[in-house]
Amino acid sequence: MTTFIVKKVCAFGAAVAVACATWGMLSGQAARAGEISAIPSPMAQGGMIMPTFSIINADNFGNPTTGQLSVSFSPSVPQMQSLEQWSPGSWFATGATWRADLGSPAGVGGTPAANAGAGDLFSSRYGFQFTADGTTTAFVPAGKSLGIRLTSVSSPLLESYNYDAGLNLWDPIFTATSPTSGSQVLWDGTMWHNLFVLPAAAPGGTYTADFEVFVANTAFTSTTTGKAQYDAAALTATADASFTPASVTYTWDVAAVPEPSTLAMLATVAAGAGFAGCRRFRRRQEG
Ligand SMILES: [Cu+2]
Repeated sequence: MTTFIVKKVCAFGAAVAVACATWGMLSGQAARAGEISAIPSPMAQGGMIMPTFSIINADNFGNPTTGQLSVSFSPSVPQMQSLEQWSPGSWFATGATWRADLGSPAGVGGTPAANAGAGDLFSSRYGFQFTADGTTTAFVPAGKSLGIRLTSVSSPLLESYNYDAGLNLWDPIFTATSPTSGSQVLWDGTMWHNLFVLPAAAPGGTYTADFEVFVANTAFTSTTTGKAQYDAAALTATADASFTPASVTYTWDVAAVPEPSTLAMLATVAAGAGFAGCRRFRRRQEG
């Protein structure tokens, strides 16, 4: 809220916009303003939240033919926020494929309109993780892989992407909840933080997605899409019925947009603080 006000107060020039971003940092914002070429990491968003899956009750821990997926998970509710909220005044580099979805809104102070996008809300704090020790928990059976299936979502607005800054990868995944039409991926079992995204104007409240993790009858073969595979083979992969799947629910919170009257009141309170911050910065620059 304060950040929004500060930008209004300081729309006088680039130097002042930087000053305001600096002021945002000093007041507790995690990231620096400027052009950025990678999405703020889960750590920059408040830390990773990782359900850890394993195969228990297996008949053979080295190469099981039966068993049960189990999940260990300490639920927490991350916020979905826009880049402008994670890193005030920042914008994504023009070449970033995710810019169109996640970039700061055009016209906001310090953000070149040419580099701006729609400013969707996002979180990548959740990460899928698998562990096996070959003694009490089993390895993934030879020739098979792990699958993750989206079984339901609380809102059709919720989207997910497979993201990799190094590969400039931004691919929609879990695009439907019916098997065979985009609802599942094969997963290589290493820690995987996919992005969850909501439109900039998504209503405030709680959003959830339910997933099932299973042993798939097909091997993981992708060499171009990182830790997830979502080609035709992956989308039509079947679950091995000899392994009981595990399920997990992810929950996010979206802050409600304040009523206009509340905004006006907050503006009055916050404008003084924001303006003082700008003046302090200018003095430092000039002195
Ligand atoms: Cu992680």
